[in-house]
Amino acid sequence: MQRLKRVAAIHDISGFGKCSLTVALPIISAAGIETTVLPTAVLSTHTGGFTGFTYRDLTEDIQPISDHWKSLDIRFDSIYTGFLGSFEQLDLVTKFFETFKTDDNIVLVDPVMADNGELYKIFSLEFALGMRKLCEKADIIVPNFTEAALLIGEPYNPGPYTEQYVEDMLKKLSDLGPKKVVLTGVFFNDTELGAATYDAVTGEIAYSLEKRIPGYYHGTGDVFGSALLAAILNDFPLSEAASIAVHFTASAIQKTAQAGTDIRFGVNFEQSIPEFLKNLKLL
Ligand code: PXL
Repeated sequence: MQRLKRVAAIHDISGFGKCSLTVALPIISAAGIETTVLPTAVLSTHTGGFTGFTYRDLTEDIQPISDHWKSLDIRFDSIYTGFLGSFEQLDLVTKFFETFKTDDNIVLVDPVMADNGELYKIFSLEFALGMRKLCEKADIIVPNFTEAALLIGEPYNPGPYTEQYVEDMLKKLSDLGPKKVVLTGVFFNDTELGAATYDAVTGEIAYSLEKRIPGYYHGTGDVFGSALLAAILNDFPLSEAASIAVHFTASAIQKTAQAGTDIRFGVNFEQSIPEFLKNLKLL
């Protein structure tokens, strides 16, 4: 039996409304990867569409947790970051990378800060510049088109897109530093939606598209990012990992839409896990 691979997942934990750690932990663990969590904040719900949520900031705990792990000589096959609440957290996570990055491990940054042409209410344009700096240190980034536009300093394009536009975006994002870029929310018409991948080393560009389900469902970026990383750590090439993650996310959205669940409550990824594991060839 080989040793388990291990991820450090650095996100908030929003108790209700499946996203960030309540998504990353079950999905990555189910895929046979040990998931170490560094919670950056504890919220009662995510911030997308709920009012009156609680927010306990854990910035002060990040460095002591990192120091303790270092003292135990804990190593990670991947560091996965998502929602980060402040400039200070961006700095602390940069330090975490400096401490735990090796030649072989994979730093995946999901620059969670915006969607549908708008920054999330709690973030400023300056924060987007800070997130760009963090992305420069990543091996893989997973922005949507709004985040991508902020990262490369271009106006947001709501789509539909052309291959030329998507490929230009992928290359500009990779020029920031990451050798691999996965752009989410790609669509060329009203019927399909998915992701595009770019590997700057091989030059390969690939698309994974599935039937589009109308509506904006919360937490899907985290479901996608977690499934993508799980597939990469199970040794799938980037383009195949993206196809598996797009399919998993689309099937979770479909179940949620069929049940008529409130779009703020997150998607039913739980019941798509068996099929996900089959696609990962783990079942
Ligand atoms: O899914 C992204 C996310 C994560 N964490 C919190 C959020 C959001 C998106 O709104 O509010 C707290």
